[in-house]
Amino acid sequence: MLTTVRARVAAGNEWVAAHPPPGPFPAGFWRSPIRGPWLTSVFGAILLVGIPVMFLTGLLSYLAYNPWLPGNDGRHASGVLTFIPFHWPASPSWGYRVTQGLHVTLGVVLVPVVLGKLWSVIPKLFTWPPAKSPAQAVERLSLFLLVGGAMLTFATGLLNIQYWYRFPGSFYVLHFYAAWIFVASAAAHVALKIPVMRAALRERRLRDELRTDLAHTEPEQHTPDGLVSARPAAPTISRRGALGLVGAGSLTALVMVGPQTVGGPVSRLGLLSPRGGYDTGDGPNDFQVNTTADEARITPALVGGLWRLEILGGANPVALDREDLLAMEQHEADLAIACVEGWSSGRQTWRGVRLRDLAALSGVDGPGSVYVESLQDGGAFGRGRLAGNQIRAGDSLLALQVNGAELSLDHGFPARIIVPNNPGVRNTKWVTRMTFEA
Ligand SMILES: Nc1nc2c(c(=O)[nH]1)N[C@H]1C(S)=C(S)[C@@H](COP(=O)(O)O)O[C@H]1N2
Ligand SMILES: [Mo]
Repeated sequence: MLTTVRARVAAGNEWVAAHPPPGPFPAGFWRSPIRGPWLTSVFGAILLVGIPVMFLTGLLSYLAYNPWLPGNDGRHASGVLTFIPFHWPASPSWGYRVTQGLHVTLGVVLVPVVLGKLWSVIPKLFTWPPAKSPAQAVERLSLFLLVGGAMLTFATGLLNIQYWYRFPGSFYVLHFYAAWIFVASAAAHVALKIPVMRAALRERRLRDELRTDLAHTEPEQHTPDGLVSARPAAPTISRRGALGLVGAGSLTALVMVGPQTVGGPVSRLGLLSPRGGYDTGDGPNDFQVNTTADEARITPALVGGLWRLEILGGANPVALDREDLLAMEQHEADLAIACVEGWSSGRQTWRGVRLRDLAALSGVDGPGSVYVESLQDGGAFGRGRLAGNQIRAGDSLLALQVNGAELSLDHGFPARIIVPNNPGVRNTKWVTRMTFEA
């Protein structure tokens, strides 16, 4: 009885396997003769270096916001990693600019490689039957997580740096969790595939492939369930050509996006980045603006004679006007703003009052944190908490001037935060209240 059921199931499976649906499912549909373990492994090897760098710089970017401080991790409020007792340092001043510039630039540069890799394994998406065993079903499901996680991570990252927020929910949440799914499934994938990759890379030498032209391009050995086509077509591009195409794509991305991390006139070369490719002028305040005063609904009236800076939390709460602030000891610091989107303002000379002097003035000694609020209404921008080490750093300022001139309204007049090695968004503009906590 049981044996007849088994036999019937087996016969059924055989029938299904022999009758693939039309379209890309039948063996032999995918015919590129360069598709095979070698090309896939070359793309894989590049990603094996690139993805960990992206992941680490991404995690650093998360930690740079000091998520352990109350309110700083509000948008996903999950507490993931907030247990790490790590206070983001205030030096070197260029640290975040380098790590985040690398994160964003590499993210764009790797896009052609990811696409190349996906192209090289696309027949796997349409294997028939869908799964020959439960183990294979699990493996295919994990590939779904890998590809889905990768696409979501890259897509949200790219849309974010283009200011195109057409995704459901918060960028932060999507990008953060997609990256964890991507990296976890990539780690499993690597563990499974590393022997295949090493064998494939030993089979053919890169140097030889780069010398092989179209006429000499031959398919690799076909194996059942492998990547090599069962009936390869005549080549229309060599492996060298395919690698060159991907390389040219990556190089173009590097040249078009990389310059925005440098800031200043160099940014103008970055024609494909929204914060590059154009001239911001050459006055003392003419460097990249994120949110303009107009966009933040900051009117001249709000920042006029009635403006006060409230300093709370100490024994001696005060409300200072701009004259009061200018009468305090002024300090100068050369610092660049580095935005999470990968662009930088380049170094500017800021002048204003040290944050630690403001804490002392209001009667706080050894502040553990300060909550900074701006005149801007609502939203996540314009408020945030800085940690004690950031307050103590000698170059951490409430800036009143830049490059020898008054701050412009767009750069945060009457007063803005500027802290070395701080993600751009925490350098709050149009500051109106600072609440120190022990
Ligand atoms: N109040 C307020 N402060 C703000 C912002 C904002 O939108 N509102 N943008 C932040 C972001 S994301 C960056 S990168 C920097 C940019 O400063 P800049 O416009 O002077 O270049 O300001 C930060 N300070
Ligand atoms: Mo930013």
